[in-house]
Amino acid sequence: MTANGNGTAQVLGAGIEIVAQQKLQPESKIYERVQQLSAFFKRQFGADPEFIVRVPGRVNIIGEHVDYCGYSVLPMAVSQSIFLAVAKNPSDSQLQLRNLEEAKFTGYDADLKTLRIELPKSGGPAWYNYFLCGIKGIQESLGSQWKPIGMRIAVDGNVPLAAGLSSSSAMVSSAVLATAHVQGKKLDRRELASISAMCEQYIGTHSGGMDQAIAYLGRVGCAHHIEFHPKLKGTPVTLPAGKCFVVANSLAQKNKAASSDYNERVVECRLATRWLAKRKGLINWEDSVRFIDLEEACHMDNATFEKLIKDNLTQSNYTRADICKELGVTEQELETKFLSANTRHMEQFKLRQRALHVIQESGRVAKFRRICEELAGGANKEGAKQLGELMRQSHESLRELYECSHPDVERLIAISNQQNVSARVTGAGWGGCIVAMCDSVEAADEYITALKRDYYAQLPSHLLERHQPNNFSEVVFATLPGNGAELYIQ
Ligand code: NG1
Ligand code: MG
Repeated sequence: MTANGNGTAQVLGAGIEIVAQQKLQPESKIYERVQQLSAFFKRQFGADPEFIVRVPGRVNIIGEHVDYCGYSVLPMAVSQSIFLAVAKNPSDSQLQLRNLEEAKFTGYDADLKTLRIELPKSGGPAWYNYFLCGIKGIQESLGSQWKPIGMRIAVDGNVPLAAGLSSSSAMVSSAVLATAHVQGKKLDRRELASISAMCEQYIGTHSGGMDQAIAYLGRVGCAHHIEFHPKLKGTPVTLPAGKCFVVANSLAQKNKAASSDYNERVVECRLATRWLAKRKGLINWEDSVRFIDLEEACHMDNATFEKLIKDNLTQSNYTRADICKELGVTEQELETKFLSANTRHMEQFKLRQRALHVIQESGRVAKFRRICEELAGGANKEGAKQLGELMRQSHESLRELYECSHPDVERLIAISNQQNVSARVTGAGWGGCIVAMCDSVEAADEYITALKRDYYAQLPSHLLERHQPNNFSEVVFATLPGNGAELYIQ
């Protein structure tokens, strides 16, 4: 897209959508927040920012833990976002990074001539490491065209941290967008999404590309069906008229980068793919790491794939010895070739359960999209009920087969069930948020009231003190699909 005179966007040629420069309108909702951030920028650096970047968090409606296996997902961008106020520092190569929440997130300076991401051995990365990932992503993608141009940046984020709403990717993607703009690179949304997905791996998680894709491709009013194979593609999906989606944060935080749980699931999926590829007699079974590639190579549909898993992965648990025997590798080879730094310690592998979740969940995503399309076309009167059922099945599968729920999340789900509301854990899990689908705005109000009464009012006192004064509005809220990344000039 490109900006026309009044700041709205138009599509530029052969499907390439670029992030437009828009003029910031004083009457826009975000104006106040940008003013506050710009004032902070000026106090820090003694000048005004040159441009503003906004990148949203997301809520995934369905399709959990499938993106890194190549399967599609169905998220929407939320209004909670990361904002950056940015100015070039052309006279030198210094990066100066300041966070509006100074007490919590200490400022960080570095020389971009010698950019390095140093991760602590334990305890999870520092906030600015996510930012550095984004800079490094653009540096690598530009190769010899990269110039170490200094940047002064003030950051303000209100995406809840470690809650499954993708605060980390919003930060990485915002750094990618700001750096690309400073470097004078053309801002193609899909390319930026791919660079952002690739470079978030420098933080140490082997994530898929969902969060970064929706951060760029999100559009107000619709969710997106995001496909990764054979290439990144986003198709707007109209959610059923009248339905209202609610996000509720369990407040059990899960910093993925500080634990190995997420990477363990990725490793189990990759091992299960190799196991099945070998059984299918594929010569290149070792390189077969995503279920979707195996599905394609063997021309399988969802049902055939499920049968393959059930017939060939019959145990509920596999040991290292089982895997080595099946794949014909030594334990040392298993560690060096197939396990990664923070999964090298694994002793048990639940290949059957993980594979079944991924294949069944990918089927649910396809069904969910189809039903939304039928409903939008006026067909399938029972459709809305079926959507709710798919969300419930998704959650059950994440709890039972993928084992990524949390007791606090389960309490939220139990209250949702009592209220007759379909809900599921959203994002990586092990805590974080649930997403629920209510039949109307009024039903959503009632549901939120029930959650406040039965869950939030029962929180331990330190959490109550923090969230009660705002009537829990930051932790439980109805949400509408918002726009993806934006770049504003003052
Ligand atoms: P969250 O919930 O934002 O940590 C993670 C991954 C996604 C996806 C989901 C599970 C990152 C950056 N994001 O999201 O790619 O795999 O878990 O569906 O790791
Ligand atoms: Mg994340």
